[in-house]
Amino acid sequence: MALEDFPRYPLMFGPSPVHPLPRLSEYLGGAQIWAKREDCNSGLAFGGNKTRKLEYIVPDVLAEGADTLVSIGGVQSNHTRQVAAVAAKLGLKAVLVQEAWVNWPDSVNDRVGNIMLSRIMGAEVRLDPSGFDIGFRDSWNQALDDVRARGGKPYGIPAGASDHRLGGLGFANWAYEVQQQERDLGVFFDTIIVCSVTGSTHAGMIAGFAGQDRPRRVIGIDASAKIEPTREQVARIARNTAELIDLGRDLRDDEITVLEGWAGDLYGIPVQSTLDAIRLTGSLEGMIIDPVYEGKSMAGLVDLVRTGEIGKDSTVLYAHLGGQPAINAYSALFRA
Ligand code: 1AC
Repeated sequence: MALEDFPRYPLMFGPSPVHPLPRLSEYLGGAQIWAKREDCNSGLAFGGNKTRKLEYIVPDVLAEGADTLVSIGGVQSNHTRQVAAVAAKLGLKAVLVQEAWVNWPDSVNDRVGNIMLSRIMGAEVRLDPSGFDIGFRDSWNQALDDVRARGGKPYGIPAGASDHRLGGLGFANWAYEVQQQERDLGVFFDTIIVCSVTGSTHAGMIAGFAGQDRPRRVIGIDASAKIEPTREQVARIARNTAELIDLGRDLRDDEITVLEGWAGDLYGIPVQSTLDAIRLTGSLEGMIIDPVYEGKSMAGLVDLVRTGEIGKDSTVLYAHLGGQPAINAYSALFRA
């Protein structure tokens, strides 16, 4: 089945905005940097990359007649916040397992940002002490069972909407959206930079761009600090998505690049380069990025340009995935 034949439930305003970052480009002294903004792709609870993925999952939810979305993430999960928003929009319930993925000593960590928004939108939020893991969890199965036991009809959405048959489609479509925007703007992005954790954002892009004529680099920057499971998950989802959309060939290993070096030691814990990237992007462009995802992928972009790994003649598209509400749980880092 071709990508355009999959049912899609509109949740976004339309194509997400693409714009240049001229002051950042000038500061880096080479490479023209642009951003594509999933943080303003929708009016649903500040949008984000998962809203795009959910456009392809919602038709399946509706076809199954489910009445409750059940999902999982960290306490400051952007994903679960977007699931809560979509549930509210569709008139469904949401049960969210919020695990202790990040041992972050902010006293309002479990009260502000994403988790606060999910509560406002009426989701049932379950705090769980388990640590970071992108796999399937007993607590998630328990939540599904609990909904059934109450007489409800749950629909399970895994962490990041990633390890789901349809999880890669949203960003495969993003690749075609970029191609159309390039035509409209008269530009070609030879390099894409994207943050990778649960994998389907990056994987979907790989599958989508693989079907286009002009080759380009799609560089994932690991923010999981568990590089091997992340690489394995990106590769698996990219290949499954490529097959699902009838790419007609196998993806080559060299089309799947996840770089390590900017995650620090732990998921969700910023390091100096993360904080520098957040302040740099904020002060030069007024673009807010976060300590968990975009701060790390932007730190990677900055270093790759500085070291010449991304050439001065490159035109780079930075994927802003919409992780910024979590920044409220990191206020102690920005007191001055
Ligand atoms: C890790 C999937 C992820 C989230 O927000 O829960 N980005």
